[in-house]
Amino acid sequence: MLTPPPTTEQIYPILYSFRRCPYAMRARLAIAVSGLSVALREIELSNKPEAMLAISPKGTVPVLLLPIGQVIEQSLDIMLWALAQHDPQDWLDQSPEDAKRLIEWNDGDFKYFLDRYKYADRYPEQTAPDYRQQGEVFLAALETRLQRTRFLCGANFGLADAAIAPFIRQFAAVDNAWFANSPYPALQQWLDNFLTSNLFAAVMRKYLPWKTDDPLVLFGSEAGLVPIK
Ligand SMILES: N[C@@H](CCC(=O)N[C@@H](CS)C(=O)NCC(=O)O)C(=O)O
Repeated sequence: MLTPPPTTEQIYPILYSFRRCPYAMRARLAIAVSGLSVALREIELSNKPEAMLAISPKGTVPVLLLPIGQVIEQSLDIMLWALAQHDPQDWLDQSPEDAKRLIEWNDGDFKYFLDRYKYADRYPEQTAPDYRQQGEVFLAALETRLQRTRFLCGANFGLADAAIAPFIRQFAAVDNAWFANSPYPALQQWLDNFLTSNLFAAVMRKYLPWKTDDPLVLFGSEAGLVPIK
């Protein structure tokens, strides 16, 4: 008897992703740099696929389904999963405690004020400049670091840079003119280097939302994403 050919799920990890989500961006950055390949399923937040909710009812992206059936539902865990297998640019070569603390600050307090700054009309208790000022506490801390070292946790771009840059991008984009004139020159340069990198361009390619039975869309080395510093 002939064995049926393996399905996508049996060959490739499946990444549910949303292009503009900063958490999904950090996951895609780590996968792209690691040289792995995954099956990409672009989603719409307003119309999440049943297949994604079935494996991860919390309904946030990114979500990674491994061929062995394990589900990784947190962006940082997806980064660490990819880099643990292959870390050609030594992204993990920085103090794990230092990187973890900074990422926690980003995902906690900073994200809180970023959301309020970005959608100030939905949070009328304070004004956009008030929220921005509270978010700036984090920007100032990053600026101090970047005045000392080229990247957030040392001389090389690493886990913390990739995990945090997509969020600073959002903060800057709320009012680009303000950011360009803000007292954070090292941070501006760091963000500009990131936004103009080949790696960022590679993870920001556009895909149509995935539908059941769509052909496989590969993301990563087998899709021709060659990580370049
Ligand atoms: N802690 C999660 C957060 C992920 C998250 O909040 N993603 C947003 C998109 S940026 C989301 O999927 N939100 C669900 C929704 O808006 O329905 C992680 O690190 O992966």
